[in-house]
Amino acid sequence: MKPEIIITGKGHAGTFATLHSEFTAHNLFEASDRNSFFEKCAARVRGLATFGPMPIDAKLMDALPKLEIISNFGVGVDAINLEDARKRRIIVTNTPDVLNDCVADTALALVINTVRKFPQAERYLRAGHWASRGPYPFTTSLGGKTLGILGLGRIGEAIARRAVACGMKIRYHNRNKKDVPYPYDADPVTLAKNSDVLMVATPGGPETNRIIDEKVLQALGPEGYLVNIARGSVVDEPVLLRYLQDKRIAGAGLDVFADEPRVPPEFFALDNAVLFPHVGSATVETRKSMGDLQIENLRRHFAGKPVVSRVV
Ligand code: 8YV
Repeated sequence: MKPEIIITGKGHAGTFATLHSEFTAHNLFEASDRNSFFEKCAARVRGLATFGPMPIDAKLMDALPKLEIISNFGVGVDAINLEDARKRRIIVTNTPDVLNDCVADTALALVINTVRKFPQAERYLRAGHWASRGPYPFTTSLGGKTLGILGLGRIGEAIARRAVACGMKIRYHNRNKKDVPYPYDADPVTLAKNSDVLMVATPGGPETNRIIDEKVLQALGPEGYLVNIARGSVVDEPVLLRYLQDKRIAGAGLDVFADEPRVPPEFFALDNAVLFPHVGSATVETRKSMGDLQIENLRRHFAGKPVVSRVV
């Protein structure tokens, strides 16, 4: 008998196919009526394969009395209530490391594109302005500028290596100081004050909710740039929007938003923001590796072996 699982969202196609061949899988994201969906399978479901921002909370866990494991596609587990899982002795796994390089590439792309305004320059050419108005206005160099990394974890360190290759200086803030060759700032405001570009690379969740607030943006100042590849929840989005509109910071590069995929349309009008639709890890190779790890965690658990990447 194959173990029964629920798939919460539509992710990588290969992963989806393997989940369906190795397990008896039910697609929650296709259910038009959640109640009848749960009536049909809830009593037998032992695993959840989670994708995306759908909240996985006590209510959902209690609806699945046989639930043993939540295997997330992605390193960030902020959509899952870890305390609720811990209390119910439900294992939670994620997909760390396999996405570090891709997410760091995206982060560096946002730094370069935001500071050098390449997307805006390209729009200028496409609009025919080069011939009619002359060269695109000068921007500013990356070399010699300071990148302040808020959350120097595995992804943060991969970003730092790339930024060093561009001639940038690195500083960071974490809850705890690390054994790294970069100067440490005691809090996000000091880091922002000392940075030309502030990179948000922390996990999401209640501990980091809106830690990029008005004080931090004020400290970053009118010459400073904000880049966020972490979670939209880490930034006070309405305040950020106001700071961008009023040019109280120089610009922002954003891969993540508070209520994805809904982005406040006011952002679309900004010429000092570069906006990506959460593509940090979105390559064929990386998404396959993430799916393989998600499946391996389920496979091992149901074979009675320890999982590969356990969070709870
Ligand atoms: C993915 C991510 O976009 O790993 C994460 O935490 O945010 C991204 O890599 C996400 O997992 C897609 O569901």
